[in-house]
Amino acid sequence: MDLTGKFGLIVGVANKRSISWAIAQAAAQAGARLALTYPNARLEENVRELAATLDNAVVLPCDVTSDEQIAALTPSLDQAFGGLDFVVHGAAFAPAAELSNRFVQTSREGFHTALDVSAYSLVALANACVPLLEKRGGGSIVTLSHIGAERVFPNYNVMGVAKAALEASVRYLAADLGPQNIRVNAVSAGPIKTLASAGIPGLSVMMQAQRERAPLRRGMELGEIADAALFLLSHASRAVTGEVMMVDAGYHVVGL
Ligand code: 0WE
Repeated sequence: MDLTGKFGLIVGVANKRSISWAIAQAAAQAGARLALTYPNARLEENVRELAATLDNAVVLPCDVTSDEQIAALTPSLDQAFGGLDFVVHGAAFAPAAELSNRFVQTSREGFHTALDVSAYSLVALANACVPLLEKRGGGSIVTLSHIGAERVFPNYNVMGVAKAALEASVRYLAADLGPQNIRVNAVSAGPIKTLASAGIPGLSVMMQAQRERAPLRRGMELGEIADAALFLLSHASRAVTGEVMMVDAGYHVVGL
């Protein structure tokens, strides 16, 4: 899968275990030039250190809850690259309390935050990037989802609702942007230990169920998620849009 000469934006890198970072590394390896964003001062240093290991990567601020910061991306990317071929969206957040309380007790604010950061941000980012993608004759947008969008997993709670909204947004964006040759897809990854999942009570139970029940009888590695994303970013998937691709060693097909 070749991305030589392509320009990409990667949103959602927190540290070296981030799925977004695995995708960034694979895309850079495939020849792409990248812009990475950081959401706040706390994560800026992490992102700068990781970006420095890539060839000629650009680092930009982007808190996805800020319309101003999303709007400011467009001129910065235009100046750096003069257009854009792909966008990787790997931003997600729900307040910790919402992932340990009962779902029925989800607060209005927690619901709003989870949906804003984890689902609306894809729509806003896509909208900001459309002019840049159009300058290059179209492009590919890939976001990250989880099977908790479709089925209930203990404690995933409002994140499952946010991922359901994200997956529906993938389909509506695909329909909207298809005529401009912009594709929109999601990779739904099985459980992986990242900053976002480490420390979650029950993660080890989910990872064990994955190894025992998935047809391939194993979990996934970051590089395997990244390779699936690379397919969706590349010319190889040019007829695929609006799709949620399960990259879970087959876990989702098993009933019992
Ligand atoms: O989508 C995710 C991560 C979502 C996430 C995780 C956190 C933990 C720390 C969003 N917001 C926060 N907020 C925090 O304060 N995953 C698919 C990983 C994940 O998260 C879970 C999981 C799995 C798997 C949360 C509960 C149960 C299982």
